[in-house]
Parts: sequence; structure tokens; C-alpha cells
Amino acid sequence: MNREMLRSIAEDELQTFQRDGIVHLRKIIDLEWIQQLNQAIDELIAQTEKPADQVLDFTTLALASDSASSQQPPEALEWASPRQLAGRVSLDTRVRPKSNRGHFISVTSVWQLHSTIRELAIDSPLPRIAAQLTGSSKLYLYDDQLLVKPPGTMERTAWHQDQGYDHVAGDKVCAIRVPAGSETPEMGLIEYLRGSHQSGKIYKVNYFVSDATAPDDAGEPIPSIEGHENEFDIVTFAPEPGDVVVHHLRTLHGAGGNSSESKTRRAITFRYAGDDARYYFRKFAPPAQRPSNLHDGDPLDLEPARHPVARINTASQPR
Ligand SMILES: O=C(O)CCC(=O)C(=O)O
Repeated sequence: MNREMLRSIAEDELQTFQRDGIVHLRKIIDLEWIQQLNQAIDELIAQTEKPADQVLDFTTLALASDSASSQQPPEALEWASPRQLAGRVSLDTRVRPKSNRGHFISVTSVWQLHSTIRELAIDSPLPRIAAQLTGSSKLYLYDDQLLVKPPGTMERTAWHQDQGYDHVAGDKVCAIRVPAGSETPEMGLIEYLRGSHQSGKIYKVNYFVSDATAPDDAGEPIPSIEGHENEFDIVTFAPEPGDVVVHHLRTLHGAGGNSSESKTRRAITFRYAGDDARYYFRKFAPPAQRPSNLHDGDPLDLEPARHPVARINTASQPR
């Protein structure tokens, strides 16, 4: 596998990331990684027994929430429980409902489930890209998320910011999204609010397919972007295999449903923490990120099994 970037990052791309909190890097990783990624996704999706706390079917959750109501007997309100979401799932009206409705699937910490994904996360061109864009001399994998949106998946991805979901404080933090195929507008391209990382705000976490938030989340309310898109400076990209899209962990982003008749949108996003990153407990981060022994202010090195060091040059080896 080619662990080198296919080209260097240009100065204007670096400046775009710093200014806008988002940059599309075209033709930067070898297509062999994308072939391997597709094979890994096929294998992961075909597995019948998946660790339950790593897999979330947002469509099943959305359908369950349609029938849930506050009149029902009280159930414990867990992260994204149907009752929490009742009546609040954001559906894309451009997507025609199908009898065989697509399922919007999320798998987190995939690097722990598949060797190809682990290699892509910590021993590929990706950590080098993250280190250069964040100006870091050491880089940790914070976590990852595989998102699969098949044709006819109506659930929108609600506008959100990643950092509130992560127990990490710091500015040298970014996410690299690696699409597994070509993406077109009908598939629900990811939309990013340009420059939204600059305010330094940490927003309330929502339930990903809904803008519902926990009432006592101390974060800032997310601006009401859906339906008012032309009032905001939004940018989208139509990435091709071999491209990556890098956003700062504070950049707000969201996406539509997949109205394509035939094309599944599949991508994995790796979240990296650089030189100034420290553990910071966030009460409303999803529980899939299992309890940690770290305390606020601890460097992430103290839990290498959760936050492995990523290789950023050919001379050093990942732990
Ligand atoms: O796939 C989506 O709809 C959302 C992607 C996303 O939130 C991310 O890559 O961080």
C-alpha cells in the first residue's frame, strides 16, 4: 500500500483549511486504499453479529420514534432513544419514500473492528494530512465513524459539530472524510458552514437525524440552518475516489437524504487530535465512547488502546 500522499498539500489548501475550517483535497490518496476501503465496508456490513454499542441504525430509530409518544409508559431516556426523538426526526422531502426504505447506518470505532480500517486510520497518508493541516508534530486517532446512506434513505443528517461529541479539548483537531465512491448532489452531499470553527463555540449535541438536544446540555444552540440555507455561507463538494475532505472538529455540517435511485453513499470519517489536544469529559457525548480512565487535561497518550498514536512520517512507527 502506498503510505505516501500522491501530492503535497498546496499553501492555498492549508490556508483554506485554517480560514474556512474545511478543505477538499483532490487526488491525494492512492486508489488502492479506496478499493480496500470498499472491501472492508462490504465485510463489515455483511457481518451479522456486530458489537451493539458500535452500530446504530438511524432509520429504525426514526421509524420507532414515529410511534413513540410521551403518553407511553416512561422509559429511561438514553442517547437517541425513540422517545427522545419522537416527532423530531428530520426527513428530506426530496427523497421519495420507498417500500424497501434504505437504512442510514452508523458504525463507530471501526478501526477496532477491521485491520484495513486500522491501517487507513493510523498508518496511511491520512495522519500526515491531518498533521500538516493542524500543524502538529504528534497525532492521535481520536475515533472514527462509518456512515452508509443507501438510495431512498430519507433521514437528513442534522446540522452538527463533531467536537461536542468528543471528549477532547484543543484547537489542533480535525476530521478526514474518505468517500468510498463518487458523490453527486442527489446522494445528499455534506454541507459545511464555512468559517464556523472560528467562533470557538462548542454546540449542543443533537441526535444526528434530528435537531433535538438534551435540555441540560450546556453547549450553544446550533443556528437554525435547515430551510434557511441561503442565509448562510455554505459550501459543498462532490468528491471522487482518491479525494478526501477535511474539516475542523468545530466546523458545523449536515446533509440531505439520499434521493438517488441506485447509488449508496458510503464514507468513513477519522477524527484526529494533534499537539494541543487534551482529554475533556463531555456529559452528552454518545455512550458508544466507553468510559475512560482519563481526567480533564490529561494527554491522550495515557490511553493508547483508545487513542493510538498515528504515524506521520516514514521514520516513526505507530504504537
Ligand atoms: O454522512 C453524513 O451524512 C454525515 C457525515 C458527517 O457528519 C461527517 O463525516 O462528519
